[in-house]
Amino acid sequence: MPYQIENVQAVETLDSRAKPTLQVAVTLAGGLRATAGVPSGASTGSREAVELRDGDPDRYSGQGVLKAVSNCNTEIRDLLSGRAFDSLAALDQALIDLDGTPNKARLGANAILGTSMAFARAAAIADGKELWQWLPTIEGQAYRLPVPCFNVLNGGVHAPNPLEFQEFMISPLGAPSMPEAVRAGAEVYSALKKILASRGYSTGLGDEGGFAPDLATPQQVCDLLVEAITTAGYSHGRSGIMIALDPASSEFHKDGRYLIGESQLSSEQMIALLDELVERYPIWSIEDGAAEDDLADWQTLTRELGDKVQLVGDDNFCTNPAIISEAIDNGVANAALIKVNQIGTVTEAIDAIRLCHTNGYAQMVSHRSGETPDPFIADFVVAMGSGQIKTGAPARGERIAKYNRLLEITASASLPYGLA
Ligand code: 2PG
Ligand code: MG
Repeated sequence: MPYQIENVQAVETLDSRAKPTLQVAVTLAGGLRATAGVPSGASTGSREAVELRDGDPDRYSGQGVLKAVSNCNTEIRDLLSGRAFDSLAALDQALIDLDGTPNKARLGANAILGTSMAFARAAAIADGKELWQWLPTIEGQAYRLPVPCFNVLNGGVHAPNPLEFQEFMISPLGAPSMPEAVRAGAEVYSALKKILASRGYSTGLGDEGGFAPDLATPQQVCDLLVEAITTAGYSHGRSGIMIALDPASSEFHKDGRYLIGESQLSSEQMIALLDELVERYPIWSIEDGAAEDDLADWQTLTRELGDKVQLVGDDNFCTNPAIISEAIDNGVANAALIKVNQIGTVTEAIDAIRLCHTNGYAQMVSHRSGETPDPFIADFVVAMGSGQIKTGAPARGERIAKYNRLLEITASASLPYGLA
């Protein structure tokens, strides 16, 4: 049935880093109203859709989003109110057309995405369905509860410690169910906290809820993770818990070198470091192991490590179907990170997933380091059947909201758990 929109109303709110973002409400004819919160990244890919910020130095150091809010409350509202849409795809296309730029720079990807998400949620409620049951699906990828990748130790631009690598995640690949996976994540997280405290390290948290101790090397962190997994009573490996990394290497790539501590690694040395880590630790997935603008590094990395480990493109892919399609042709990576705000509509993120699925690329649905309590991506990953999600540590409300929503979905439906 068509969904007739009555109103769109955005407000400037705060994200989990005290930076302004948007909450957008869509009201359907009859008064049904649903809201959505827009996430925001720190280690962003250069070709992401444009997050419109005010640039007014007198407010939030230029980070305000009043222009994007106003775009929702004027142009987008004027376009949508009184109009009916048959589908999310139709709504998203209308927003893309209204914006008229290739990267959503005019109205702002933040304004557009908030509207897209809130519409999906309102339409689901109107149909009496859960969001995951209402969203479009991917042919050949059935509903699935994803393996959660808990970012238990933060570095890079998400933490003030000396670690260049941004994310050290644990993935309960062998858990029998979603609740057991969440439990494993939480128990290892607690074990890690005790180990860190007992060795005199800080247990303060980074932006994604992982600990941010003054550790300097990825080897030190991986040693601690393996110890925490064992201490918590779990095995490491495919039948237990494994480690996933997001070095976010674009952030420490300068003039063709990867700057780690005192070392300036060449491309070959960086790939050798990742290879050594994979050989030595139970690592199953590495995201952004090469810099986003270095195609040759990505190709070498994929050739050399692509058979033993999942290689996820994030900063280089930007959830953009056109970019991913080119990357597939170029033999880059074997999986894609999927962040709805990198591309700016839910429909285009679904298109990116479909493209990956068709080409045998895995998909990991992801939060941003700046988040809201909106659990949208939990429903989204179940609907897509991607089988993988990363949404931070099992700590901090905006991260927990997603894991808790997955637990709620688990309790309401009998769905398989695990990688697709
Ligand atoms: C990443 C993300 C999410 P940010 O690099 O994958 O963890 O970080 O949102 O800062 O880009
Ligand atoms: Mg990343």
